Amino acid sequence: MTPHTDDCMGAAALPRTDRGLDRFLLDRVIDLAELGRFGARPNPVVGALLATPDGTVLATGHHAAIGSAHAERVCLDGLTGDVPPDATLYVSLEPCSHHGRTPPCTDAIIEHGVRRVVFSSGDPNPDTAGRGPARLAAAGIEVLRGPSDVERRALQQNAGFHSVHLRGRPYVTAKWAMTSNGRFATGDPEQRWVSGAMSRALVHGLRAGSGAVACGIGTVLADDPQMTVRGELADRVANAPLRVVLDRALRLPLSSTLARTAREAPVLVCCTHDAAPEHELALREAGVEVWRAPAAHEPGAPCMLAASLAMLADRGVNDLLLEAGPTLLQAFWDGDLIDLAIAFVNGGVAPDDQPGLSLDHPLATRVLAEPAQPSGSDERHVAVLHPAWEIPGSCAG
Ligand code: AOF
Ligand code: ZN
Repeated sequence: MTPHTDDCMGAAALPRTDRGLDRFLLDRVIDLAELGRFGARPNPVVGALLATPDGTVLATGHHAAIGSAHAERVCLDGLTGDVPPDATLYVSLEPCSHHGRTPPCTDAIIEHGVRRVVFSSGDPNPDTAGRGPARLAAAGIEVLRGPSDVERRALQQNAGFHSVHLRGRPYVTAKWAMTSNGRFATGDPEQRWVSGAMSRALVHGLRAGSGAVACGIGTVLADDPQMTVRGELADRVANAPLRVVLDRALRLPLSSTLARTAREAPVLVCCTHDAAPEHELALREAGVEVWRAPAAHEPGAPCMLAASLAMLADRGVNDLLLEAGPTLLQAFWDGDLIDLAIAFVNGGVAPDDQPGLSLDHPLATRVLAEPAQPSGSDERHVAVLHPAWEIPGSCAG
């Protein structure tokens, strides 16, 4: 995927609405969009509603699954009767004008006779960016974009989609659990988990919303994780997240849970171009996909992590959940590749010889500076390091 660098094209030039009702309903379409969270990827989540100027909502819709109708069509097709001439269509993303898997939303909007459209954020997809609003305006429809704070919320909601289009890499959320002295392991074989049951349930929600979940080979060798979505969300996820192992020397054991379950949920191992070839065939026979990063001979060529992220973006992974130990976390930090950091901190203290982050590491200080949310026996600290609206080329202007 070639990131596009134009300044958000046409949509950014449109005036913003200053009506309170518009702001309120733009926030509601952002809420509606969440209904597609586990089905729409790699498409963005999008919500739409049609309302009259007194705030009566006539129809709603959301984009439920890749290949299914876009939010605007679901909304307009669900309306009984005609669109009143004073009604406004609210959409959380600018209406598209291109033929993708589905026909252009602009056609549906014009055919239904909508006279006013207000949207929360622009669409960075170069197939359509800016063209939908321009087409609607050319058809005599009033088109406005939302206030900038609403736009920021909408951009963050689809951070991965914007990241892939604007930077050619997924939006990376790093999550880890640590004790109050920054250790990632308890050192106590009787008490394996650093995090409590409630934060582990939250992690399944994070996985369910991600196109891929990644860990390093160190974590595989130490913990033999499954990295699947379990619990009540498992049935709601349209495509199980790709399980990615960052494994430079291709050491993933055939006996690991990941390799043994590769036919149930996909596993992709990323290694360097010159990792030992013998093991590759056996892994492939077990159903594991092996990806070799291109040789980085050129000065400035992307490192294996950056190359792996670009490959994942090309494969339609918008959001990557990184469940790494301290070494890989440091490597992502060094590459400025962490966009959102989530630390689950429990009140315990583990021996200093356990792996972990120093509490004066900038990642720990950034996260711990954020207010704690209770997660059962843990505290959850969330730091947005790279908000979607600060991604260069973002339409937030
Ligand atoms: C909208 N409303 O609900 C969505 C939009 O292959 P398709 O036809 O599904 O097109 C996918 C692209 O359309 C996607 O990359 C994004 O640019 C836009 N998504 N647009 O007007 C929607 N889901
Ligand atoms: Zn559309």
